[in-house]
Amino acid sequence: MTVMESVPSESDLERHFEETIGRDQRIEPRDWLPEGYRKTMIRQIAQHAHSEIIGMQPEGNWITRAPSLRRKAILLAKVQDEAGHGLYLYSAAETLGADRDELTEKLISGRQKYSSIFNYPTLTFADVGVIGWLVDGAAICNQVPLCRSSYGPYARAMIRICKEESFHQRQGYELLMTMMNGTQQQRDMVQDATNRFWWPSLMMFGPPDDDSPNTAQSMAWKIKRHTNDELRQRFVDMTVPQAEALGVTLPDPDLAWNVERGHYDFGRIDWAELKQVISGGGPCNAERMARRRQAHEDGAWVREAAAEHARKQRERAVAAATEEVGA
Ligand code: BYC
Repeated sequence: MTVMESVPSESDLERHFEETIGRDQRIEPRDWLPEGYRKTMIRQIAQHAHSEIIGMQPEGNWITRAPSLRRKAILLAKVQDEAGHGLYLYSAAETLGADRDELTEKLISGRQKYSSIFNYPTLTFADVGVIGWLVDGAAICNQVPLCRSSYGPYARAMIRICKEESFHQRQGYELLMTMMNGTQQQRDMVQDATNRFWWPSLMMFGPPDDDSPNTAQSMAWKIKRHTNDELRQRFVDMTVPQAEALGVTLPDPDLAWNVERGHYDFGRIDWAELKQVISGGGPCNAERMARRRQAHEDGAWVREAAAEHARKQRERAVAAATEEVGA
């Protein structure tokens, strides 16, 4: 008897995909998925990976000038964690058929984005603390829901990343607490860093919902679980009491508890600034990209050596297999 295997039609596959999403189950690399979903996932994961890698620069800038060996060791470990996050994320993108070299090429040629926040300078060591507190704090707010994202490899990478980001946030806060208990000059440095990073941190969540072209589809596919404005509000609500405990003032005169909404109201964000930074016109865009390009060029010999090593290993394996068969 011959068993005829029926090949599922495109609409069967699409229905299966929609049902999997509908049941809140994960899409895995072996599963069929619509081209739009694949493209969106690659876009988001690649941007996220690039952000982690470019995000090493502003803090890395302070490794050689950390005020003590303890602070240097902490900062080194944090920056190294960010490299690790970038690598998990590039690996997650590879499961969707995106080649890591191609993604790097797209970053350094300016065809793919990275987070706006990393285009601001780090002027004092207090910036290291404020990045941990506000930037990692915003990242956690944005990324905890992504642990439930519909694409399995991304969601799983996010679990580990969030654990590490949460550790980073605490180290930033602890550094700031120490500085706030120090001299007036140190307190002023913390306030100044907070003033410079507060608004750019709010911009990390992306444009407002009514100007966010990707949110509706990404929510429908359960890639995103909350809108940009929902997460931004969550971040503000979470951060105001932390600023009070620290003794710094958030630079927004309109920040006030709204009893009816049960949330903090906050002032108008300068969306023109976000657009400018995203389109390459931020204070450090050119510097960050030049540094990344240089690092890529400097690493060419490592990639060549690794490829040559892999080629020799393959050759040896083939020779050994041929010998075994011949023997
Ligand atoms: N900066 O329709 P929208 C970190 C782009 S790393 C630059 O709302 P979406 C850390 C957006 O990509 C932090 N671009 O988009 C590392 C889109 O452009 P395209 C990175 C931005 O995707 C080291 C366009 O604007 N975190 O945590 O639905 C040290 C329209 O936006 C930004 C992630 O990447 C921005 N701020 O939502 C410390 C998290 N905002 O592609 C910390 C994962 C928007 O259409 N990503 N754009 O040309 C996400 O959750 C979402 O992609 C976003 C944007 C919420 C960022």
